[in-house]
Amino acid sequence: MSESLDERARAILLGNDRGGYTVPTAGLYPFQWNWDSAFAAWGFSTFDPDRAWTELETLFAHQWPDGMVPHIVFHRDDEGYFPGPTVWSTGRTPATSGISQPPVAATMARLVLAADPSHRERAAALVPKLLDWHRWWIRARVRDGVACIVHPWESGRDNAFDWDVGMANVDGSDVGPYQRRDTGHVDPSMRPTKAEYDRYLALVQFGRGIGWDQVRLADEGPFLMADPGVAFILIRACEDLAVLAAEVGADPGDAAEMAEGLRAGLDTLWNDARGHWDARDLRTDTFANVLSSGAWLCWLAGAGRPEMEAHLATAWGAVRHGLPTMDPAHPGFDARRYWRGPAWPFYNALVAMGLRDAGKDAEAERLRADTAALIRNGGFNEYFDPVEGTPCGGSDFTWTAAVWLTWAG
Ligand code: 9WN
Repeated sequence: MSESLDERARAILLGNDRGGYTVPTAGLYPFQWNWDSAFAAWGFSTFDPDRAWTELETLFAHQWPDGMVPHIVFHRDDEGYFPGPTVWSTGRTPATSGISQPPVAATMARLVLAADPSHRERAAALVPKLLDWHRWWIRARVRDGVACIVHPWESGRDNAFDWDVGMANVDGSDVGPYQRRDTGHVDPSMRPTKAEYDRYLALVQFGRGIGWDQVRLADEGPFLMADPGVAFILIRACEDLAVLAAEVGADPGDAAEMAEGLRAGLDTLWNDARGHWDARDLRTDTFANVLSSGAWLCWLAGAGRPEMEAHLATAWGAVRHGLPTMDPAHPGFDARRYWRGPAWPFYNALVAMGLRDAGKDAEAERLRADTAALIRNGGFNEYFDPVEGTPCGGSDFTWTAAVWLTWAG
């Protein structure tokens, strides 16, 4: 059984390969996405390390001159996704979006190298690009000492409750008519709402209006929220980059110092009244006041606290299948609506990586076993209903296949 699932997972990666890059899934997501690609590389490293490096190299070939690595690279036209390149209108060739995504690439590059240490030179060539990207985060997104996002899509956790407080101040009433494509591929009740999409678009229109000046986006845009998920990922990525550089004899630059500086700023994300890590709206200086998926990544950055262990146990006790991306006790918890409740295999892999490094082997193993069972019973879907275990969203998903091969299977 397990063997045929391995074969199926490899077939999904190969089937989603468009020549040097993979799409997250055919149809719903027909371009190259930033953090999906990093996970794809990890998956490829289990059977084709050469192809794994190519995936990362293709992504970084589209890095902007200011260091940003965009969240989507539109290698070829495809009408199946909205908003496409003409809406973003960033002026890049090939076209890209104008925001970034969680910087997991350094962490994945380190794992890819570990799978086959003979590719030292390719890893070494990537180090300065990773450094540039991390410095871009510090310059263009770290505000008040902590990593922020200027668009919910930049968090990779689109419609998480975290963003509701900041999105309330974004005016989506004047974006004009548009045609969504996502709701033609998957059940609309599992997707973000129209009110959210109106605001997503308003934020894209703002970026376009200022010529995608990344510093102005953060300093003047209608939405700026400190994101625990990106904050933890970036700290971990800087640490992994310092180690990767040392392993391949490349200049680590200020990678370790960046990690240290970011760690010092983390305290502003601790919601003392509620006892958990929390997103914070920098425009109004208000916490989101929700225990959400970003907090589960604290262990990845060595920022676990006893309160978080207690929350983990409670959330786990409330659902049957893996880790929910939203506190199941919250009145808005929605087991099937994207980032407002469901369990995501790739995300579980990241959380488990942190738990394992924090010495929480039993919790990491439980998360692995839960994730494996979901995939075995339901397939390689994008995400799952954590209450019933039902597969949801897109099928034959690249990063689900990747984490099966590297971790869950
Ligand atoms: C917007 C591709 C991406 C993931 C994100 C996920 C979803 C896009 C969308 O799909 O976001 O970037 O259109 O919903 O939230 O994490 O990278 O799989």
